[in-house]
Amino acid sequence: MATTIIDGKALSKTIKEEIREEVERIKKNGGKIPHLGAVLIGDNPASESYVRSKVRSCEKCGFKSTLIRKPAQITEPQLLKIIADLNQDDDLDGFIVQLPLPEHIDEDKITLAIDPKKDVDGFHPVNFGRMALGLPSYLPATPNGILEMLKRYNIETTGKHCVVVGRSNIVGKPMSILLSGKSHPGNCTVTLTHSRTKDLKADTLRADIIVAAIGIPNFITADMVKDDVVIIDVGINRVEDVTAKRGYRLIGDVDYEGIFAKASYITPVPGGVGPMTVASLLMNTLKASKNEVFD
Ligand code: BQF
Repeated sequence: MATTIIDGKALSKTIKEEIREEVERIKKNGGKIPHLGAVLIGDNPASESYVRSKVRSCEKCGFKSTLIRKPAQITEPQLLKIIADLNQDDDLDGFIVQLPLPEHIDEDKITLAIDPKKDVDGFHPVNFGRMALGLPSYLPATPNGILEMLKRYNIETTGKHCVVVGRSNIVGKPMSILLSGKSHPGNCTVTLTHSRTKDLKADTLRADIIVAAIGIPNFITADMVKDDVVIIDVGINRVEDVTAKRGYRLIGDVDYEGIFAKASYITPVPGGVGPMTVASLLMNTLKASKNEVFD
């Protein structure tokens, strides 16, 4: 069977248009305009580009956005004070603190300081716990974006064996919980694999669906997958490329060219999971403005 490329860029555009239409209806009815805050610390070029694309997406959807930029030398107490202020800001529906943070700042401490009601990244333990229990919550953006892709491409997940590669708190761990949940998409049998997995290939060869979130370029190769596998590539690795405008290009955790013909569905990098992560953040912000998750 021919391979279907899952076009995350086009899908995220569709979702953003749907959000924009809803925001226009809300505005006409005198409702609350969604407002996202973003805190950007330091000058990591990747973080800058992620935050820029989030702010631009807010504009496309008719959201308000507020960007707070601080130098890398900011102290942890100073950042905690900014978060305390954002927690208290009644116009702000939700906010994110762009990761990674500088070495001297404890990311867990920062995440814990965010009011769960405003935690549109879904990283606070309250949201993670609610997600794990199947209660209403802000779902972490990347796993939620992947679920949205599976749903909108009508990819069957019930009863399928899904192998998640990578156990991070923001992708692999929540993805394994969501895909194994009693939900649609969901109802998968999930194997969560990681760097200490003994025989990864034995696991991936049994997978109907592979979610690759390892952070190593071209890690999943054709010899590791069976025919008609569904490939979801979360990797965003910058590799040097002198012919590229910026001197680098993005490649995934999957050997795309090598696996393509074997896959039934595959996400490209760029233009696959990445844009869906941003769309997902906007969906959470809209939910926050409607108080859909809490109270
Ligand atoms: C694309 C992220 C690692 C660490 C922190 C579109 C994004 C990326 C790629 C994007 C990511 C990755 C984000 C593409 C947000 C996804 O066209 O392929 C959009 O903006 N992302 C982030 O905020 O923090 C990260 C990855």
